[in-house]
Amino acid sequence: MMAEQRERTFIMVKPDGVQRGLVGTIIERFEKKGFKLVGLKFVWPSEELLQQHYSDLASRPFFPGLVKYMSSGPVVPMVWEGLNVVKTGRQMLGATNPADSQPGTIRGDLCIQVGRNIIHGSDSVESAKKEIGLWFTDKEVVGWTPANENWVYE
Ligand code: IDP
Ligand code: MG
Repeated sequence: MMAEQRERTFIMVKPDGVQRGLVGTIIERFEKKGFKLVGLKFVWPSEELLQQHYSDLASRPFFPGLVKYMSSGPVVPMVWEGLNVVKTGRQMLGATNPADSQPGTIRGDLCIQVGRNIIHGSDSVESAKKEIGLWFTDKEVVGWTPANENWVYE
């Protein structure tokens, strides 16, 4: 398999996505696209972990509210693998503010406000590496070969 097909991104169903019963719907979007699930867990994250996860946004006025929202219940952190999965994953999520997210995207179809936008996705290969390292140990990310691999990639 090409190295490019092993790119990884960090995707997380946020507490509102879990509470609203959208975990299966979100996983289905990535599965149906053809991306490979290589890590998944169900955790109630600490404020400390979220402060690290969103450290780039620490100076923003909405940061305290963001950390409170994100630590208000369980989340589903995942690692997905595939060709251009970081960029394509962001396109599948849609714009940060659901008011601007196109119909057909996850946020465009399933949520309304930026402070309840149901899903996180890494914005670059570099931040994906940081985020995967924050939420998963090496052993928790599992390499495997799906039976349909040669029908997803030529
Ligand atoms: P992203 O999730 O699309 O990468 P970021 O700018 O990295 O967007 O912001 C991280 C998260 O912070 C957003 O998904 C959203 O939950 C929250 N957020 C961003 N901007 C605002 C805002 O203006 N008000 C409230 N929450 C915000
Ligand atoms: Mg971001």
